[in-house]
Amino acid sequence: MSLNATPSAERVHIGFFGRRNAGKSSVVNAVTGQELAVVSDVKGTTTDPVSKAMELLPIGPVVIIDTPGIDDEGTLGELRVRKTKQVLNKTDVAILVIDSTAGRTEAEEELIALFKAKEIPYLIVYNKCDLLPPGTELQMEAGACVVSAVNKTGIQELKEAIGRLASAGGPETCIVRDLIQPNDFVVLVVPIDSAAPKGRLILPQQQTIRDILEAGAVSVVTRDHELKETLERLGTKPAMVITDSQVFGKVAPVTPLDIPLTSFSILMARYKGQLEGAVLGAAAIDKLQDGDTVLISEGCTHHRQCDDIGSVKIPNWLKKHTGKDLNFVFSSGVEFPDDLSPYQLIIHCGGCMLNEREMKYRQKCAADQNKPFTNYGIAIAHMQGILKRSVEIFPDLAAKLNV
Ligand SMILES: Nc1nc2c(ncn2[C@@H]2O[C@H](COP(=O)(O)OP(=O)(O)O)[C@@H](O)[C@H]2O)c(=O)[nH]1
Ligand SMILES: [Mg+2]
Repeated sequence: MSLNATPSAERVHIGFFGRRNAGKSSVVNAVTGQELAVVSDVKGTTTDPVSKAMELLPIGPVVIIDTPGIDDEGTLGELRVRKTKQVLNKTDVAILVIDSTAGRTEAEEELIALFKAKEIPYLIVYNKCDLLPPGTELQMEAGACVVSAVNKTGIQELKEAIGRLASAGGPETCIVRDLIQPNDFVVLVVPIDSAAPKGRLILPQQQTIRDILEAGAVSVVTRDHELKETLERLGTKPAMVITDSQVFGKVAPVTPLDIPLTSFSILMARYKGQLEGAVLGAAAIDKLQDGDTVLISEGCTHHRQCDDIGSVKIPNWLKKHTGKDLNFVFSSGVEFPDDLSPYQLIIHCGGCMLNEREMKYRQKCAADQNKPFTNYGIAIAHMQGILKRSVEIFPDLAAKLNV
């Protein structure tokens, strides 16, 4: 990822679905103007979902995802279909590509049912219109597009239609700017220890600073060691202290009680629509019994910092906090188990590499199976006894913790 790039989790994820040979890869290439995906008349050429982040006018920063055919057969085929469904969990806008010489079948009905079940806005595209005999009247749903990936007809209209669907999303959410005023000081506590990445700040920290700038407020960024002196020398009471969860224990005692204190994890959980579930889910930590199994799930496969927290620190803290003999199972990347029945609790990373839709999907899987679901930072705050203080900035939620 280049320095100037929009993080993948913030991009509109546009997935292309359909049967094998409908022309999905050809349409992807025509829409992006790039040879993103291999086109072939051999069925099943696209074996894995292919993703690419790009700027796509008139839509903006997007991730384009080409998928294998949904009608794939055999064992390998089933695996591809499973991958296709995994892609749906992060898809913000779905494009169903249909070969207009073949029309709609069971496979298309199945995909449309999936889009509806997952509440994904979708668009139907009839491709290969160049092959239709002149004057053919297509049986089409309202709003569908007719294109030829080969002749590039209808591609501009298709891009505009995708743009309309992509921008029809929910209200814009923010990280912290709705909680502060212009010119407020906000103190951010960022520990620089061996687990911190070299030479940079992590994504939630960057995004929070950006959001504070957006509010016209001022970020004062300090390490935990300098926090006490920073607060003394600031000369004015900051509107808020936002800390890395791992140093809650040091930060809470030196932050006067009349200064609101919260963490990056809590703000990011709210940003991804997860806060309430994760805060209430953390209570399950205290109900764990000997022999229980905790699933620790990581959104990415390469974050050294998260890895250390997830695989080492959290298991140790949980054992110490509960005094129970616990088992741990770890998952990472796109893999998230369908069956959560072996687990008494799921603790997920903050999901900075996953988009909001994917995080909500995982939380919903847990809710559907009656499993408590929380995240790293919120679990840590709970174990350090300061979760209540750190959600006081959200009075409705704080009230629910009191009952
Ligand atoms: N005539 C015509 N052929 C197309 C069109 N789009 C794709 N094809 C052909 O259909 C075959 C399958 O295309 P591909 O993009 O690989 O389909 P996918 O399996 O859905 O990704 C290839 O031989 C393409 O050249 C189109 O608009 N018109
Ligand atoms: Mg393909």
